[in-house]
Amino acid sequence: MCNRSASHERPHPAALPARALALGVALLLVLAPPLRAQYTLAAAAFTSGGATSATGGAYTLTSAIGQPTAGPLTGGGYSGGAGFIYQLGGGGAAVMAYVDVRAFLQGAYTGGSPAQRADLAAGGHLPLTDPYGQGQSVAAGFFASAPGNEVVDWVKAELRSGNPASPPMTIVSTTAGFLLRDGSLAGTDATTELCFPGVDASDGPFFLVIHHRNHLGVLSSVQVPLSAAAGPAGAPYDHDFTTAMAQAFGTNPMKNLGGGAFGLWAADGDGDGQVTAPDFNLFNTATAAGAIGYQAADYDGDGQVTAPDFNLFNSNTTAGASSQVPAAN
Ligand SMILES: [Ca+2]
Ligand SMILES: [Ca+2]
Repeated sequence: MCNRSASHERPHPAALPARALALGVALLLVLAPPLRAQYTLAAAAFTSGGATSATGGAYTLTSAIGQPTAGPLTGGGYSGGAGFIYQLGGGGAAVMAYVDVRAFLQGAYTGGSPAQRADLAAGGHLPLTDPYGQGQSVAAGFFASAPGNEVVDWVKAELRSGNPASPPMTIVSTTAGFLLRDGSLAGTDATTELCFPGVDASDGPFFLVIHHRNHLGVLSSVQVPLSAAAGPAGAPYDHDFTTAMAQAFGTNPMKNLGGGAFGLWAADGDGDGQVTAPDFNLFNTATAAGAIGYQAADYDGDGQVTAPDFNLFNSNTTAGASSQVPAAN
């Protein structure tokens, strides 16, 4: 499942002058980088009330002023004009791209079967809305039973174009979803593949980045193919970060978990891409307060901030762990 997040919707004042709307359309047509050759639309004025559309190549740009719903346009740093909502896709259908990915978090990894703990779900600590501002959410009680009880934590994922060796790369699309106990990444139904709203699968492949709120992010070492249709999250994977260090870009981009498994480095509580003193300070403050729940310094994801979290920090700062994800625009 793929929520069409609020981040893809635009505010729509009840009525804006047609001239301003036309200007907005003209601007978006100029500013939006073409993702496909046929992605060219003539400028069109969208008047208040009702709906109109402009068609270019395989796409239709539809505006419905004052309508409460909107599909996303597509990724690539798109910026539209104010005052109208738009949808891009053949026949008005919103485009989606799905990717089947596997990754482990060092902190949550137990090596058991399934491989990661889901203590945050079991303890009722996971927030109903993603912590990355992506506008993804689930209903109250979702994590209390299957499939929600298989969720380890929320993750953020990016599709990127460009060359990792020559940053900055370009962020094509960002979304949030779930990491499941077996390492699969899923959408907010905790069942189907991770979904990027507004991305046409045929525009891929793209590089893929996985971020976690207190682990170091990883970038796929190769471009990952996209699917236009949703499949179940799980093997066979389009990209599996867990099977080798070389599945992620950079030098020591992951922690060797032993037994042929690799995972995102833990203990970046402040999310600066390094495991250093501020991450210890977060631990120190939280453990002194006896903090429980959804804590930045709960590096092993058991719902408490205690000695095992310090141990993760200590070993990883000693190892000099740092994010290998290149800069991006
Ligand atoms: Ca840090
Ligand atoms: Ca902990």
